[in-house]
Amino acid sequence: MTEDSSADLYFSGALERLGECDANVAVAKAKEKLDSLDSVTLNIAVAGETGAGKSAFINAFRGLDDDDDNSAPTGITETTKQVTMYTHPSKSNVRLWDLPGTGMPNFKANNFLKEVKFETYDLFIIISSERFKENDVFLAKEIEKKQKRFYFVRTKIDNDIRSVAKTRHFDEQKVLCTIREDCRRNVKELGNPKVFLISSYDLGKYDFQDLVDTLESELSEYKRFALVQSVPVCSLAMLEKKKKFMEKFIWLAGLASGLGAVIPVPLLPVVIDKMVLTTFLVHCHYALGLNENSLIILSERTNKPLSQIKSAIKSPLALAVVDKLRIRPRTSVAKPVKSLEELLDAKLLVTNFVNASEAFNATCTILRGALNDMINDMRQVLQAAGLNE
Ligand SMILES: Nc1nc2c(ncn2[C@@H]2O[C@H](COP(=O)(O)OP(=O)(O)OP(=O)(O)O)[C@@H](O)[C@H]2O)c(=O)[nH]1
Ligand SMILES: [Mg+2]
Repeated sequence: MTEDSSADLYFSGALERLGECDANVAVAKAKEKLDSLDSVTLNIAVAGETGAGKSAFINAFRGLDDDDDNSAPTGITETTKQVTMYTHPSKSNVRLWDLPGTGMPNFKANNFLKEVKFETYDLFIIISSERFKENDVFLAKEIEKKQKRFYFVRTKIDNDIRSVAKTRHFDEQKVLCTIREDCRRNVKELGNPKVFLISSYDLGKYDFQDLVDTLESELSEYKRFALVQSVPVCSLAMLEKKKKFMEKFIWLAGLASGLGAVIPVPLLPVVIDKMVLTTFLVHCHYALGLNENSLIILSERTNKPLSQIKSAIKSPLALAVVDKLRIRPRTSVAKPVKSLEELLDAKLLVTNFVNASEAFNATCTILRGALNDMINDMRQVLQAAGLNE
């Protein structure tokens, strides 16, 4: 098969995915779909007894430390008495809802759910730092009756591990297994649901990745996009997950950027809408955690100097995105030689697009390469932060 015909096949495959044979309509549809993916809301409710670790979990999920500005207040005396919504710092359409504690003796799950307006949420996370109690089970049953999903999270696992780590014959896997079995016994009347073991202070360990995989598999396509974009990159495994996920949307951005395809003038070169490409790359930048705020938090959490972490970002493209967002680094970081637009121009100019198919394949190649560069940079960042296991 010649190069040209495989390019055409790739292009027609993209049109097919959108159920369109007209390139002009497909471009408009691709833009619409990208917009919808960006604006879909995901509402996650976090419930559990007072002190279980709801607010700390919400902070961790938002990639924040407990003492950051805008983080949910945590601590022994910082009880959440009313429903509070926290938006994700870089994806404001992802919202985490901190629900009041459920530990009181006469707890009525049905009333509770009405009071917190259960219909608002896409799913519930029920957190406990010990065994799950009667109230947790009551709540899960009511959530199920209301045809919503719930997930059990057993948090503060780092404490459990620390408390037995110095004992003789310590075996972390055995300890985790015992806790998991113990928790599952308490909730087995609900049909043996999974229980995810988590430390909100170290999401890269234990079952956080499994929780994200499970949520992802049970959400609709659009909500799944919001979820995977927003979860913090806390490990190499999470980075790989994001890579695979974002690669799946390259064709859509490639198609949406085919501005020329909607102007039906034969023999005129196809014009590429660079805004679509830069927007896609800026999204990748945030989703991968290459943005200033995420790097600062990473540096604080891992006790590694920010300058060391930032110096791991080397690709001209990633540096150009940083510059485009006008994030002035606290410490010196290499200045990009070329702006993001110049870099894209340089890549696009060398190719003479005579038709939409050619333009589509070229933009997809550029986006794929750009994403790869950013992923490689983030790998180096994780390594610099000591999170490369
Ligand atoms: N070691 C450790 N401590 C945690 C973890 N999650 C929460 N904590 C601590 O547990 C205490 C209570 O956590 P919060 O997040 O405030 O609990 P909450 O469920 O929001 O409590 P209320 O708002 O009172 O209902 C705080 O001191 C947290 O620092 C965790 O995963 N590991
Ligand atoms: Mg709280």
